[in-house]
Formats: sequence, structure tokens, C-alpha cells
Amino acid sequence: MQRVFVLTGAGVSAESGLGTFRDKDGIWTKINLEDVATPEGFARDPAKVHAFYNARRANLAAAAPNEAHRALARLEAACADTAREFILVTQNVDDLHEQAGSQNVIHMHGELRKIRCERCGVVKPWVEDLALETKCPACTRAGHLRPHVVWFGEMPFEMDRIYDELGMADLFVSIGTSGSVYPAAAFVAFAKGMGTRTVELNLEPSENAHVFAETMYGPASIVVPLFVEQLLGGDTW
Ligand code: BJW
Repeated sequence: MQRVFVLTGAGVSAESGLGTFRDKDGIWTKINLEDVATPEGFARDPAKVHAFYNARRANLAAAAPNEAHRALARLEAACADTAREFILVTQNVDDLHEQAGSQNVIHMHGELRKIRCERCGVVKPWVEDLALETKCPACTRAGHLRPHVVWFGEMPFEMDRIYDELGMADLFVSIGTSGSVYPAAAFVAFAKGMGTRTVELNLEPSENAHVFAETMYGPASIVVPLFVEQLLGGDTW
């Protein structure tokens, strides 16, 4: 095995105190996703969208990486030590993977701690609250800043690079995602079609569970370290 491709979703950060989206009590059971996670919702009521992401940013400020994030950072380090390639593609907008030490990370749905100006296009780190009146740090105009996240109907980031990496992977591991949002939900079928070993680690079977060759179910803080330990101790490593 030379190339490891890991996909993560909200379940990997659940035990860090960040809510998932579609579970019982998930974010989309409390708030209408069309209001806060679509460009149309933002155009209709930007103040509501800013309030939603300000609260998410505050949640993130109080969160810390868990054992699953740390195990993935160990796996990346083990790959580096043995001249293997490792890439972590996350649907999560939190930065807990980076806080745990992961380095080669693609945030396909953007980053909560970044903002983008729709007028001048600048992308900047941002940890404070955002309001309609907030001025762009680059062009100084107010009223054009938005969270640097990918909403429904928008193209996720770095898709060409992601599919290039997926096409070369020997091992595809999906962690803590329901498999209900495309294009990430289609990665496992793509990997399987390439003859890649596919593994699902999740609290319970996802919508794509039947596509995976191997599965392991339980909380991410338990199953991810266990899987990484087994992988690094195995004959094929
Ligand atoms: C644990 C655990 C623990 C819990 N341990 N596990 C019809 C058919 C096919 C596709 C479409 C369609 N209609 C529309 C589309 C496309 C659409 C889509 O997929 N819609 C579906 C809902 C049907 N997709 C898009 O629009 C995407 N763009 C796109 O396709 O571009 C091409 C295009 C562009 C223009 C025009 C046309 C096409 C963009 C999707 C953007 C998603 N954005 C969000 C919000 C990001 C910002 C934010 O965070 O606020 O991304 S929505 C939300 O869902 C977030 C997540 O990244 C994403 C995925 O959720 P995830 O991570 O899987 O979380 P959950 O909650 O669903 O699952 C958690 C899992 O963890 C569960 O399985 C639990 O069991 C498990 N778990 N605790 C381990 N402790």
C-alpha cells in the first residue's frame, strides 16, 4: 500500500462537542438548511446566516481534537516515515484535524475560520463574529463578506485534485459521514471502481455501507485509533 486517502465527516468531530447534521438532534433537525446553507438563503436573510455561523465559530472555539483526530495525525506521520502518500479530505469546516497535527488536509466544504469577500474575492482567516456591517479587510467595503464555506448548489473546493488523489489511492477510508451529500457520497463507488480497498468507520452503517468492502462501527474516538493500530501493525504495512 502506497497511498492512503481518508474522507471525514461530522461524526469525527461529534465527540469534540461539534454537532452532526442529520443525526437525532443534528443541526438540520433544528434549523432549516435552506435558510442557512444555500446562496438563496444568504441572499434572503444574511443576518440570519451570519448569526448561525457566528454560533458555529463560538462552538469551535470551545472544542478540542479527540482521539480520532489524533489517530489520523499519527497515521499521516507513519506514512511520512515510510515514504507513503497520505491525504485527508474533510467535509468538515472545523480545523480540529489541523489542531491534532494533520498536515495534508483538503477542506472540500470550506473553513469556518475563514471569510470571503464576494466583491473583491479575498479569502482571509477570521475568528470573530461577522455582521452585515463588517468591512472587508482588503477592499474595505461592507456588506459583501460571507463565511468561506460551501453551500448546497455550490461547487466544493479542489475537486480536480481530490479526484486525482482518489484515482491513485490504494486505501480509501471513510469516517463519520452519512454518505448523503454529493459529491463526497460518490467517492466510495469511484474508489471501488478503481479496485481500491475501501473501509467505512462510523457510529452506524451509512447510506453507502453496502458499497464498502470492510466496515467497523462504534464511536470514532474508539474505532479510528483501533483501525490505525491494526493497519500499522498489519502484514500489508
Ligand atoms: C459518528 C459519531 C461518532 C455520529 N463517531 N460516527 C440529488 C441527487 C444527488 C445530488 C444532489 C441532488 N440534489 C442536489 C444535489 C447536490 C447536493 C447534494 O448532495 N444534496 C443531497 C442532500 C441530495 N450537493 C451539493 O449541492 C454540493 N455541491 C455540488 O454538488 O456541486 C456540484 C453542483 C454545483 C452547482 C450546481 C449543480 C451541481 C455542495 C454540498 C455542500 C454541503 N454543505 C454542508 C454545509 C457546509 C458548511 C457548514 O458546515 O455549515 O456541508 S451541508 C453538511 O452536510 C456539511 C457536511 O460537510 C455535509 C455532510 O454531512 P456529514 O459530514 O456526512 O454529516 P451527517 O450529519 O450527515 O452524518 C454524520 C455521520 O456521523 C452519521 O453517519 C453518524 O452516524 C456518524 N456519527 N456520531 C463516528 N461519535
